[in-house]
Amino acid sequence: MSDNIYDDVMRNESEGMKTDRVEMTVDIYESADCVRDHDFRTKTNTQQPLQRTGSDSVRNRSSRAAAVCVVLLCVLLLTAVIVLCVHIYTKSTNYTEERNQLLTKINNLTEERDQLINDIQSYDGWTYYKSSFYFMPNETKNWTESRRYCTERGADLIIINSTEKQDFVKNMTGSAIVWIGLIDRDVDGTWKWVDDSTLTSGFSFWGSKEPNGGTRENCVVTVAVPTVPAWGNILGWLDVECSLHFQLICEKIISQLTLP
Ligand SMILES: [Ca+2]
Ligand SMILES: [Ca+2]
Repeated sequence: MSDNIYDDVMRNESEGMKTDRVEMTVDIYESADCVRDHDFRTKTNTQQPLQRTGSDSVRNRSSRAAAVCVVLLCVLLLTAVIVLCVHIYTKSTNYTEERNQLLTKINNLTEERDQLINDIQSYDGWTYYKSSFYFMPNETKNWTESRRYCTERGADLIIINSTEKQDFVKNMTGSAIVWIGLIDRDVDGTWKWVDDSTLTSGFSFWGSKEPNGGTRENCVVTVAVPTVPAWGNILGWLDVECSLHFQLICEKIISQLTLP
């Protein structure tokens, strides 16, 4: 009997201890769940952000895709710039080489031309100046004969169409009075050069009070030095009678040259 009582007591105590252990175990798991929930909430704040994690992930992927696209575009752009630079550099180099070759050809042609001009000058006695040859024979003729003298030599009476050329003529003629290729025989007062071009009013070197000869004076001479007191020592161009005799200047434009 006593043994049974003892056994009962021990059984009851054991069951009580088991119950206590079960309760303690439940408490521990609950505490652990609380702690886990607390930690989880601490990291994710609430469960609601958990629901937003999906959209954030999509947004992040979109951002990364956009960044990749930007990088790719930058790479493409950089590649295009590099290709363009190489292309420009290559073209530039080619143009530079072509330009240098052309300059060399021009220099060679210029040397050949100068040599040719020297040969002609030394042979013929003509003076070269700015794409034309000039010749002033040491004899006098009327205007018509003077022009014929020039045309028979593949030239014509000089045309003066610039200040530089007028200065050149002054140096060439010295104190001589010379015919130039300007007349108004067809229409009095309408001055034309021998190439049929009309004298422009804004470009001429008429002497003082010239032209003044009307229909009587239709041909033109140029005077560089005041050596004609009878004409009032007028300098520049004067219209005079075409039948008078003066020296002349022939002009042979380089494009008119006919080489043997
Ligand atoms: Ca006249
Ligand atoms: Ca006159």
